[in-house]
Amino acid sequence: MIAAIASRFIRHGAACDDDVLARIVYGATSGAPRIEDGVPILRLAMCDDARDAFDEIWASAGPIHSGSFNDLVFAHNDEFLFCAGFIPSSDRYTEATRKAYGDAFALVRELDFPTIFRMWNFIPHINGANQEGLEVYRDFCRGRAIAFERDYADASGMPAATGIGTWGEGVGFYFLACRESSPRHIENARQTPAYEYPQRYGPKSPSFARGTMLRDDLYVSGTASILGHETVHEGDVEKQWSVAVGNIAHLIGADNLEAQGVRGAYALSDLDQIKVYYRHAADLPRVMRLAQHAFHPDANIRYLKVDICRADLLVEIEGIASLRRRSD
Ligand code: 3EB
Repeated sequence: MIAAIASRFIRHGAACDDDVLARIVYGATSGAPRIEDGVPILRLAMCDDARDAFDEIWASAGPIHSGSFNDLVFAHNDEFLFCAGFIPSSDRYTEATRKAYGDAFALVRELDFPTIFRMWNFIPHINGANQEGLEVYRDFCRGRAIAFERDYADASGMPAATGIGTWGEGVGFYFLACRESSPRHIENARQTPAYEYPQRYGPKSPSFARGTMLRDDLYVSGTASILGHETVHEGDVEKQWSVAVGNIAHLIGADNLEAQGVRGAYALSDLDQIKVYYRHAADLPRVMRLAQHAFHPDANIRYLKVDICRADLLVEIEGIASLRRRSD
């Protein structure tokens, strides 16, 4: 039997049926992940008003086993693994990040889910400075990159990811992995691969692909107004929106996929489970209008007011492109 994996957004705390691999609470508080009633739960402070909270549910059919490993919690069925972790706030993240990611890579090997296909990282004070004056995001990237080099070098390559701000204290992160080796990591001709960004953006480049294809789903990384490796349209949220959406349209389109030997072609109307991260509260009405125009009218979209990994970025967008809506 081949199980599918899918996410959905539900009202915070709403009950959900069987087959739940994990629940991520996008709410008002952050903390270390826990297993509650057999289900991993990670709470992330992403809304300043608890009334805006929602839960992201990951589900996949089949008997599910959950457990913990060092500071990580996980759940898996025969095909997919969910894992979450937490790094307490600190004035230096390199070592703790390397350790947490090293544990994660050891776990996927141990449980035999060697292919990671999507990761999310929520980083407090992301544009602040650490003890040595290095931006917190860059400090995090250094630890993550060392872990990838040391402990994931033989594996399938860096997956799609999001690295974004949070209001909480401590880095919360979660990821998905599978047993099959078929997921394909995708780059975007409009953007320098993040793992090849030049040194001016930090001592170690960010470790992620622009997207990862798993079966018929294309997981789209957090995508911003970056062309080549440079931020464009500093200070103009509307123009930044257009570049970010244009980057996604190109990433998921036929030309980009075909050039990388991947069959498939998606349009923005195929994107779902969309998160729009925006820096300034005042931009929300405009960003909502732009999103409602850009995506399918039935697409699930959530808006999160947080800082973004470069101080000059005003908006970042992620989602999952799939064929789901086409068969309706
Ligand atoms: C960028 O393109 C914008 O560090 O995991 C997007 C997606 C970004 C993931 C990460 C960072 C990350 O560089 C920032």
